[in-house]
Amino acid sequence: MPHDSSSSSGECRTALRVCPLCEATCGLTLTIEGTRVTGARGDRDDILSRGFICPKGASFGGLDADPDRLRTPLVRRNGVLQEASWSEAFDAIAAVLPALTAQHGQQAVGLVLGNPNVHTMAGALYPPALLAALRTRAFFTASTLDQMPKHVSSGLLFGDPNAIAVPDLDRTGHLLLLGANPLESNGSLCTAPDFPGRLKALRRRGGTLTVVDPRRTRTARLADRHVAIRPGTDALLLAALTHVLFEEKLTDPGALTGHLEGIDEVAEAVRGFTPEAVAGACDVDAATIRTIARELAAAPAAAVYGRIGSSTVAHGTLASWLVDVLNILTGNLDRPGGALFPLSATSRAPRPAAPGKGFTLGRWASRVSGHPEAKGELPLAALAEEIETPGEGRIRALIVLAANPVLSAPDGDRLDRALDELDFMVSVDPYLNETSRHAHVVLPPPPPSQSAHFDFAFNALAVRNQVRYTRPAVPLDDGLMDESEILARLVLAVTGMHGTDASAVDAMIVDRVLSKAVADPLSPVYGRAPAELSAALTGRTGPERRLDLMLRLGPYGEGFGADPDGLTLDRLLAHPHGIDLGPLRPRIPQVLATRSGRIELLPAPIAADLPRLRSALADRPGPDSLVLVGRRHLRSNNSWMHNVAALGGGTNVCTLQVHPADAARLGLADGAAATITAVGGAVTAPVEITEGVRAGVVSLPHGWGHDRPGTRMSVASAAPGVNVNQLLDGTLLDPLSGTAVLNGIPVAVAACAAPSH
Ligand SMILES: Nc1nc2c(c(=O)[nH]1)N[C@H]1C(S)=C(S)[C@@H](COP(=O)(O)OP(=O)(O)OC[C@H]3O[C@@H](n4cnc5c(=O)[nH]c(N)nc54)[C@H](O)[C@@H]3O)O[C@H]1N2
Ligand SMILES: Nc1nc2c(c(=O)[nH]1)N[C@H]1C(S)=C(S)[C@@H](COP(=O)(O)OP(=O)(O)OC[C@H]3O[C@@H](n4cnc5c(=O)[nH]c(N)nc54)[C@H](O)[C@@H]3O)O[C@H]1N2
Ligand code: SF4
Ligand SMILES: [Mo]
Repeated sequence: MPHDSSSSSGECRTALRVCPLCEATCGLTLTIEGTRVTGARGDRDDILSRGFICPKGASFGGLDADPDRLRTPLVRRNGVLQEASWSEAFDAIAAVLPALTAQHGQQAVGLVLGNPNVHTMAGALYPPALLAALRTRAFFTASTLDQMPKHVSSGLLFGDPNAIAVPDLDRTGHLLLLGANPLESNGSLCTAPDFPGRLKALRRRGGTLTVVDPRRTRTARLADRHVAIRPGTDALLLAALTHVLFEEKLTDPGALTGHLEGIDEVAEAVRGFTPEAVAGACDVDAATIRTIARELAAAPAAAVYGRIGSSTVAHGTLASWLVDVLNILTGNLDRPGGALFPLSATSRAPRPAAPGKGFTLGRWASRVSGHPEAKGELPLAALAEEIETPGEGRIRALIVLAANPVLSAPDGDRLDRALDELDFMVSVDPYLNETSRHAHVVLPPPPPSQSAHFDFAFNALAVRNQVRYTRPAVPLDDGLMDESEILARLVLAVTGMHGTDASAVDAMIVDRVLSKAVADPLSPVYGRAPAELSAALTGRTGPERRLDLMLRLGPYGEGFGADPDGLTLDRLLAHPHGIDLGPLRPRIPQVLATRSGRIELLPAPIAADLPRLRSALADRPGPDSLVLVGRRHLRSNNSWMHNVAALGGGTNVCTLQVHPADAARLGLADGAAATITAVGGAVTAPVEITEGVRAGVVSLPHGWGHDRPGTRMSVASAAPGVNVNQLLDGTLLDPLSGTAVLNGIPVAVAACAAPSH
């Protein structure tokens, strides 16, 4: 088999491709006839996924060849989006954006990044340069609909918002999982192909799994214990678990002891959160809470892991913080079998432990509502008001990369109207959808088979250190442009360098990185000449040369000769199924970047937010009240995969799940329509009566509502569903992280006479 990851035999051949459709990053073997992907199966030799595949990966060909995908740029002429050439599209951008900034200032141009940026090479390599070029603080990403609470808690605890510990799934003996459903999502902030198989293996080796979720999910059904918590109360439960550890003298930070500060202060801070005090609010009995705490402390190695259901809630940052506090107090953080910090091949090479700059929140605030920034971002939920509200610094133009906030963020109708008010909008998106239909210029990336793939983000969140790279499986079609080139040309267009060759951006970045490295006494290339080093880089494209540079200077790199056995792009290309870099290993204190050089267990912003949690102790919903939570379906992904016919139907439908007791009380019939009303509005959806949700809780999936005019998603718009985020008005946020509260929303539900979608 040739070493370039594909083999030819006549017209039909196979090629390897890492799947970009979720965080599991499975290796796929694509079957290709001519230039068309006709099949996809799991690559049994993939060093991480070992042949695992899910229905989405298996539908790679259908998604890749979707006839609704845009194949040329679109430019708005006389109000109408029309097909255009690439040069017309970039000319239009260069003619408007620099002038707009010159006239109205840098804040007038906003940048929005959506989820697929973490699944593409371009999305990792160019947005930092674009943001630097725009010099705007009007910066929003899907993180404030997702994991920003984790960044904030990690930033405060460890000094680095990207220091995220992942559960050591394959070696742990006990997993306490809150608000995650990896049997449908395939895992998040924990890259682990075949998450279901890994959970089953945990059970087989005698380990235990506790799942905390208001729904009886497929993951909960696999567990030893399912705790059907009342939505939005995980932080209370976690505080009570912490309290029990102190009260019953079960804390044992082990090897971390010398690296901690604030342990007594945490004990004091959680004193009021006894199991008895939280039981009413959480609707979990005190004895169960004590048992969970004792089991956690007794397990030889255990991990606490929280995701969406504990993150996109009113106390998301506190819950994320407490997850790590529990891992620390039980000595499980940074210990094999506990929760460890991965070390990816393109991260910065480890350096001797030393105090860092720490992490600061709220260095600036949003213009209209004064929301503090977190990690340089403002809440996506506040985008509409930043466009609508007159005054200096109003957003007048927007660049939207791989995002569909009209469906994914609160109050899509309002954002829909706001986007219409923009002077100018650019979308980089393969679809003309609910958001991109507002753009003045749409720049479509090629289908995934025609793109190279490297997981810059997920390798740093994987349960095993490993590295894989796949080149495009199919050559770029005539008329299409690689997404890296699209984004590089965007950078040039907004900086007044329009017309310069796109490779100039990569060359500039390589130059900057090398200049820094040669001046750094801790770098293996200290004192060498940048030109000599850049001449040594291999790779067919700018992104490949940048990857080569990162690999060489990274933790496993050959360091431009310093370690001849180390990683380079060429070496990686010689291993088409990837290179295993071993199990996760302890990294404290080297990973710490706090000012104290220690883990700061009770950071001031957290302490200041605890009174809000204390007041939630008294919360008791009325006997007939209902709260709404979300859910994900295996054969779907956020808002953009409803256009693949092969994945539709079955359980992948937009229904309102209601417990039988609530359905009886409200007079709701299975399959009949119900109207759901909340602060932001009302939507109507068919009822699905199921014991899969607890009483008092209803569930609608997100990413639906494909019934707006002016889109080009023929399959999705034929079964549009409703937009759950229309129930929100965008005011409810986790205050520390600016993350929208998407779960635990008070709603009213009533039977509806009108037919549903
Ligand atoms: N109620 C509720 N709302 C939620 C959530 C929830 O659980 N409940 N989840 C939230 C979460 S976790 C997230 S991450 C957000 C996601 O929010 P978004 O990122 O806004 O949504 P996506 O549906 O992932 O859409 C991304 C866009 O990227 C485009 N796209 C797909 N592939 C590519 C590509 O290769 N290149 C480019 N340039 N574009 C591409 C798609 O066509 C789509 O327009 O939604 C959030 N919204
Ligand atoms: N098939 C599929 N896979 C996906 C995606 C997708 O849309 N579809 N999206 C991808 C993205 S962007 C992300 S971020 C990940 C997310 O991955 P996960 O975090 O695993 O997301 P969900 O499957 O939404 O699981 C969240 C669970 O939290 C529960 N929940 C709701 N409220 C609460 C609460 O207050 N407390 C507790 N304890 N639980 C609660 C819900 O019932 C749900 O079962 O999935 C990724 N993978
Ligand atoms: S689990 Fe995720 S990465 Fe693996 S095949 Fe399915 S969508 Fe792709
Ligand atoms: Mo997400």
